[in-house]
Amino acid sequence: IFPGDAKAWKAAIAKNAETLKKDVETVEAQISHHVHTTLARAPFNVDELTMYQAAALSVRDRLIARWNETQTFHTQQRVKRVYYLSLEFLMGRQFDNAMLNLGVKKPYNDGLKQLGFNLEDVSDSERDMGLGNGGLGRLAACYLDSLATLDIPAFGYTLRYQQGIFRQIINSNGEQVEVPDPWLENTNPWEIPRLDAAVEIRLHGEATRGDNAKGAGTWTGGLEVLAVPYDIPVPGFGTKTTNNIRTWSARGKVSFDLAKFNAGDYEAAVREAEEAETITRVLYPNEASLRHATYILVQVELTHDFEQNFDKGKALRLKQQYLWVAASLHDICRRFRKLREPWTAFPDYNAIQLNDTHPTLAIPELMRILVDEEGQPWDEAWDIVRRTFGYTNHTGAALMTEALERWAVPLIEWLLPRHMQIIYDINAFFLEEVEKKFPNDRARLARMSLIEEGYPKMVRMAHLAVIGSHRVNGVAALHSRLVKQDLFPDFVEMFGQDRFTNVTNGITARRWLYQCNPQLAALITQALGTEEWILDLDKLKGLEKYARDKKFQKEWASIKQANRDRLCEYIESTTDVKVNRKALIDVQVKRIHEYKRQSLNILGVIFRYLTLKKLKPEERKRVVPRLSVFGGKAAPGYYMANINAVSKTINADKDIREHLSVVFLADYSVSLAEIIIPASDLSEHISTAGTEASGTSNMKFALNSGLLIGTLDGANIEIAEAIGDENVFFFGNVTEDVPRLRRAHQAGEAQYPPELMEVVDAIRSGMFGDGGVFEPLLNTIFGGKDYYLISDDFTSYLEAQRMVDVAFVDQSSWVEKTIHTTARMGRFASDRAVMQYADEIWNVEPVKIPDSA
Ligand code: F55
Repeated sequence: IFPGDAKAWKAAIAKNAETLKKDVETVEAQISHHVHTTLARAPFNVDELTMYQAAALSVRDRLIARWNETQTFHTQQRVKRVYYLSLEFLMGRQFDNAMLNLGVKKPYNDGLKQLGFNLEDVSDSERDMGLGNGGLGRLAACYLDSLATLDIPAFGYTLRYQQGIFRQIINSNGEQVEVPDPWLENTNPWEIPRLDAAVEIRLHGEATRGDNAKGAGTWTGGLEVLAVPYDIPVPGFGTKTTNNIRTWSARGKVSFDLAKFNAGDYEAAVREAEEAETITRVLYPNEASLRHATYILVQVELTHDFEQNFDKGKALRLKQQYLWVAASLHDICRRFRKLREPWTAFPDYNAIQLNDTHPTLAIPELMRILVDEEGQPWDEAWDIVRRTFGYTNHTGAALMTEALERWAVPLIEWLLPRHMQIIYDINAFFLEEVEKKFPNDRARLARMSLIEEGYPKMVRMAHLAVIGSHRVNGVAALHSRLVKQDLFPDFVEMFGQDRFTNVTNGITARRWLYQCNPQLAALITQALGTEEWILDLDKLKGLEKYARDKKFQKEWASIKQANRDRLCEYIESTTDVKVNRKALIDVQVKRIHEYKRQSLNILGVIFRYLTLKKLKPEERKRVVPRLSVFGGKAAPGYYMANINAVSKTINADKDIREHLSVVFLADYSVSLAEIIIPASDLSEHISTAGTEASGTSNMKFALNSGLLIGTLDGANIEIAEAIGDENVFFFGNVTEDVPRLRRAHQAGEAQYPPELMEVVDAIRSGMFGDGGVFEPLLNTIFGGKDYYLISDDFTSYLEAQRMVDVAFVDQSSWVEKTIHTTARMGRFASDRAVMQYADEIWNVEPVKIPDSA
């Protein structure tokens, strides 16, 4: 098996294994190796960024060694693999996480100190890998951590965007300004380019159908572009398994057209390459920017038959989806062919999970590969497809069907002509089945069709994902019920209940406790006498017996205070707000969205301010002081200046400052979350009932001993079940009430509570500036509809906040609640969620990588 001299190889490998030792000297040697060789620096010329890069590269060496052993073993053992297709992986920083998972943080800390550097400062040079918008992308990152930790063979597949989620700046008017995020600028030490494994991807061209309805078709011509993989190793915690995230980067096939250059047309010589590279230039900042795709700058004219007047921003998104899906399936099929198994065995080796509908083109693409390229009969191909795919829905279901992804038929025909034929054929055969089961029901056929009639016709990607998968799941118990009831009731009747299931989201305790809250983690380990909780989060239950223990409460509370201090320092160093270190820290950090109702929170803050103003100074002292923290990115162009208008007035009020302050922290990100979450006393999860599919930050706050204020929505409900509803501040109307309340607003019969009117009067009086920044908000509430039911939930929200104040005064009982909260969060581990996917959807087993591998 060795080319050349086997003895020489073995000696070289043994010698190299030295580099993997975990002692301080080895770590120092490895770092200095990268400083001197890879980065070509002399010791006197090393700054923190260089040190970070050298240290990161040395950690990467360790990851690659394990990665190689893992991949080789998985291939040799012919294991079944999970492929998690997600257009977003919101990884955050890798350095600290990798050191912890590899168990080398101590020698790195000591080694860096010897070399004259502080580990935390060095770590701060790392840029977040912001390849995602929010919950959906962060969930994918947590699941990859759990898959590796649980020894499940898995790949993540995504795109390598040159620009991740935009950087957010707040201008002097309090408005969001979006700035590009060139995260690859300093090069990315965590990725390994695999130029050898590039894949050719066809776009446009001509398609033919086979000679019978289910026969093989063809697809030729058009434009070919390259998808180049860059691999990011994902280590498990305390295990050898190191999985992979393969990120695809688009390239021109010939980066430079010499003939055109010689003919003097310099621009044409590079145009095609530029056009290809545009495909992976930027992450879409959410679905709103797809509807009015002005944010996405298409620097290059789309040249291929661009007669039809498509929105360029939308066409680019479809290209992203296809390039990603086609490259990934090409990769998966190449790996499968090496096994020399019949195609009918494909689902025995491959489970592909669709993270929302974004990768749904994988379904017609696999049909195309099987039928057109591999000559499989249509019906067998369809059976293979269905047994391979699972689909996870992340859309808040209550009346949000309009949020489901649709693509115009002419756009698909133009970019992917063969796929459009295949989708039509899948639809025809599917509707035949529906007709057989429910004869003479034309309305049902129209509802269930993959094609929505209209001008233009649209492909309903969610319907395609449902019929092309063997399992469809929602992400929290309530949400999964709504997925069946509101989104796909016809499909439940057609396929039965069993195709639809729930897997409640989870989070990784490695990043979201062990890493971001080291002091609390240490106290937990000390109390439990073991670190086992990191791998088995249910073990936190063992903390319950200390919940009333005064000494333990004191230590617990002092860690919260230390985390509060750290956040306050961050606030004071990044804003001009001075904060009261004893204030209750009340946090709402998440994407800014109407349905998440940051507006309810800010209106509540105004009410608190008005109430404080009415009190005498000595009465104010008896009210629990508060620090309200907001953070989150909005869709580009979305108004949100009202939060900053409120904070400006309140923070400038000398009488109130000590009792209430309000900050908006710019540029919320994974690494900022790691500072904010451990410091929170109370966090807000206050979406209109039925709109938040799950929420996952609720889990992170609770795990870090923060209490929740929230609606009966998403995973809030299950969290309360687990930790006891006496430990959650619930308020507001329930999902079942929403349609009736909305109708009342529509009919002009809604009542507006006096507290809300008081707040509105204050705004209109100019207390928070000219009031213009509030107009859009007031308009959504009073302009007729109040679609998100701010007015209906306002009074009970204020009441819940009063209960918070009362509870916080009794510190001992508050701390007891927070200990119970952390202790009972075990079931929200992503390890539990991933095991459930493995057992109920993927049918895969853990594979331990032996030490000898
Ligand atoms: C991103 C791009 C598009 Cl085109 C559409 C949606 C998104 C996105 O980021 N969605 C998202 O984050 N959804 C969230 O998924 C979480 C994980 O399941 C849920 O917890 C959360 O409720 C849901 O909003």
